[in-house]
Amino acid sequence: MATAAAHHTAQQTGPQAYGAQSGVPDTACGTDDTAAYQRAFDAAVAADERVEPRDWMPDAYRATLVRQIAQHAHSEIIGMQPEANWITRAPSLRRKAILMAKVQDEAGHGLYLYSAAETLGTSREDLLDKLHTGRQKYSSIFNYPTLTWADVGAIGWLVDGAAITNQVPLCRCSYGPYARAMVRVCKEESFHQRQGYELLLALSRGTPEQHAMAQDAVDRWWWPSLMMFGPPDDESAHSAQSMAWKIKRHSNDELRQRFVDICVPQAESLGLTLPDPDLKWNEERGHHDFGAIDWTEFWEVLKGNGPCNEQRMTQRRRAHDEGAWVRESAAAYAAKRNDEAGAGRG
Ligand code: BYC
Repeated sequence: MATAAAHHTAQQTGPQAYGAQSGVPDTACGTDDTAAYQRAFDAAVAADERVEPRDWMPDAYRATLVRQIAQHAHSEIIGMQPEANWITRAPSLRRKAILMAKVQDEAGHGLYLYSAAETLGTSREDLLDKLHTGRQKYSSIFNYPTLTWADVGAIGWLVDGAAITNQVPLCRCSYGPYARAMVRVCKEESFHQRQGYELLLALSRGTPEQHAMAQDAVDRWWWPSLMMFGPPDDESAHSAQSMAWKIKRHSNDELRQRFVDICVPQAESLGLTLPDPDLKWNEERGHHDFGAIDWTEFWEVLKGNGPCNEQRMTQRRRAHDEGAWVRESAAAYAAKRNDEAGAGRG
């Protein structure tokens, strides 16, 4: 694994991958002319070229990417907890196998994303330390409990559905490693979304008790899923700059609206009701109107006061501590392999 220092050196001295196409001034290639680098970077972003790890980039662009990608990675691994809660109680072998595969996929997504963040000169150890000490966030959605089996379906349909709506545009993010990680993540999330939908459909068409359980899960997960897209545009601190940098391609409210419009007909097909009396088609806007989101609840969850914040963090720190021997063994094995390779060369 490369160190932060190595990345930093590579960033300063490496080739300008986007410069060749976007006319980076020759003088900028051999000098410390920040203004020229900045112009080349702006031109590359304007031309929809990808920024790669060794390219020059503004410090604030790098910091924003680390913040967002780290938060995204942390969400994937914390997101394993609410669903893993049901692995031992899945109602059939088939459901258990599907759920185990899904939870493992989330771990894989975390790995792609930590790797993408590392290309920006940070390390996985540092990012995990920031998560464990509360200096970096994870998605608000994972601070809600999974009370019944139907919650596994609601997470797949709504939470993974919201994640896909948010992440498909991230496949066109200006930062190459993040955009490429998103392509595979989105493919897997689509499968997750379908399994959630299919699970809810089975419950909805089952006994009256099963139908009621599916409805109750949708009632509890609907509003927190809408909050996943982040605060309203006029309260979104980072959106304007992230959109200018083409990290984000759409605003929080645009994606939230898209998600609502997708879910309404799907809920009808499921035979379930979305818990919002104000939800109705607006012919003029060509979109569904929907009720007010409780943003006080959202900010409280972000401050650590959601129903499961403490439980999630305690479990995460415990899993990290209990996994110390795996990290130590892997490092010892890598060192041994290195020594053997060195001896072979000598
Ligand atoms: N939760 O200026 P804004 C999954 C924070 S995992 C917590 O709009 P931005 C899955 C935001 O960080 C999917 N915090 O921010 C896994 C900022 O605070 P800081 C996770 C939130 O970055 C397992 C402040 O509020 N997806 O699908 O422009 C099983 C102001 O916000 C949230 C991603 O991470 C939130 N919901 O936009 C199943 C997608 N929203 O950092 C499923 C990648 C906002 O200044 N991330 N905040 O302290 C993004 O697309 C963007 O970061 C966001 C927020 C749209 C989330």
